[in-house]
Amino acid sequence: MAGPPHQGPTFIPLPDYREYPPDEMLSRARAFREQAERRRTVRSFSDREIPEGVLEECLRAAGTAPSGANLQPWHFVVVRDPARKAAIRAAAEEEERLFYRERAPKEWLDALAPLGTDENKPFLEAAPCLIAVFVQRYGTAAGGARVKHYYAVESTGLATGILITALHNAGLATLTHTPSPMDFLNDLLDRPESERPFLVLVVGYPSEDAVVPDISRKPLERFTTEFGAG
Ligand code: IYR
Repeated sequence: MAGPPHQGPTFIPLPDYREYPPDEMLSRARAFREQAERRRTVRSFSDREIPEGVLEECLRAAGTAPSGANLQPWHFVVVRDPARKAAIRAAAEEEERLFYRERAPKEWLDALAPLGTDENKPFLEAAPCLIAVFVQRYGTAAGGARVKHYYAVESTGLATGILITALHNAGLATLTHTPSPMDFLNDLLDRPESERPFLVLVVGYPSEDAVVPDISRKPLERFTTEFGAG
């Protein structure tokens, strides 16, 4: 049976590409790298409010991520309401208690030991904002038919990476939190069955006494290989 006629692509000139001279390219790359290196995952947040408009700009940046067939299969729920944050904390801590006491194999707990994490998640209430990220496993067309999404998890990961980078660039700290399982987020945040929670991003200013684990990043040689010319 023939499907609906496919609309062909429309092309426009590349709207806003900027080329930089090589020395400027290198200084921009270095400046960005230095900035990226200053990011640390923080687990202790101040209750200071995030300045008006900042989150929205960072979310718009996240929405520029490349995605499978450009279907943009992500949804971000911004939670500032104290009652809803408290409900998320209570549900997350219940799952985490089971995780740390029963579900997690010793190998996993050993891997987490250097981070000093445990079942208590006070940051879920202390921070001014939580952003729950959902993957849309499939979309819904105007008539209600299911629209298949491609690489939905990968695409949402890319969008989330841009969001974290944008928030860091704006001077905000983040924590990527993944209570496991986290399907309680659908109920608490009124998201449909077609969406699966991806992670909770805790966002705010770090508390004045914030400390981070003394851990390091792999040097370039340990996470890259190269096939050079000739
Ligand atoms: N979800 C738990 C455990 C945890 C798992 C990983 I992988 C981490 O990098 C950090 C924590 C928690 O949030 O404590």
